[in-house]
Amino acid sequence: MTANTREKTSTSGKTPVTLLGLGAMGTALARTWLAADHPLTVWNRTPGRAARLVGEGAKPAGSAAEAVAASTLVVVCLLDDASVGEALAEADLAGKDLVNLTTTTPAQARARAEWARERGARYLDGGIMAVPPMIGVPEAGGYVFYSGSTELFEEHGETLAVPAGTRYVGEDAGHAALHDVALLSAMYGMFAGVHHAFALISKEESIDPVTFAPLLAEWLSAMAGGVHLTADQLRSGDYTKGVVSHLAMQVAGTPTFLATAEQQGVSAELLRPYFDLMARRLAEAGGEEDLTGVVDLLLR
Ligand code: FVH
Repeated sequence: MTANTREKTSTSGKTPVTLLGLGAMGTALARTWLAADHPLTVWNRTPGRAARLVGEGAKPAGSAAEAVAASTLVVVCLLDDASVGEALAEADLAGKDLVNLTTTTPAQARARAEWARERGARYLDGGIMAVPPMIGVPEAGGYVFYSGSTELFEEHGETLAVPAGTRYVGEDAGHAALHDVALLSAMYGMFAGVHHAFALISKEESIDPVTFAPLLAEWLSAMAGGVHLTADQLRSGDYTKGVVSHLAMQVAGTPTFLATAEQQGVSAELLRPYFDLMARRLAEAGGEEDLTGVVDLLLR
């Protein structure tokens, strides 16, 4: 009988979980495991943050090492990779299943996986695609990318699915972080465009941002489908495939965008770097392509 099988015979029949880190995200995660009757041991660097969860049924541990000793499945949700190293420095990880939901770079995730392996633990890295209010609310659509040990993911998949949906993206421990950062980077690009658009209308008394917002949201939703064409072009290597609005036409339009920004008293500092890349690609590859060639310009 393995340690995990033994643990499943706890009174609730649910897998015990140890959770290190009770910040906004850790607390949200903790509540879902408590609500689902998983025995939960918690630890936080600042002990006061555990008090409410203890009132809700969590078991407090006096140290991170003590918390790790309490369960085979150890989930970590701390500020950054350095805090994970600090928190786990004195813990005995032999035989543990370590799931790290801390946001890191792919390289940090791979190094942490190796670090865990050297200490005798199986390792799964996670990238959370949700904010705390979405945790434990399936209809909110939040989920977690996981990568690393397939065995760990398969063994604890049910427990890991309690707070949010799960998407396993492969054995490479860095791939959850890479998916996470790639999606969030696209989000920041979208926010940049949104902020520029609101700046453009902000001085017009007769345009209410609240009335404008649904137009913006609908337009972004309509354009989002374009990622599939981009992916298809990248896979085929043919950036003219299925092109609707070719690069020459789009570059010809950029002075209108810059002039409009100027006329509205808005800095073009968010738009200009992208327009510069479009112009460079036009000069290098001609005008028949889609915007996809910009991807190649970004590769170093
Ligand atoms: N909150 C969010 O919207 C995002 C959603 C996507 C995923 N992120 C990532 O989740 C990690 C934790 O985020 P969080 O929201 O819980 O963050 P905080 O509320 O700031 O809590 C930070 C916890 O980390 C502890 N901590 C910090 N440094 C150390 C250290 N050196 N040793 C041990 N623990 C440390 C901190 O403890 P304390 O300040 O209460 O003592 C909190 O428990 C994060 O990677 C996000 O990027 C959240």
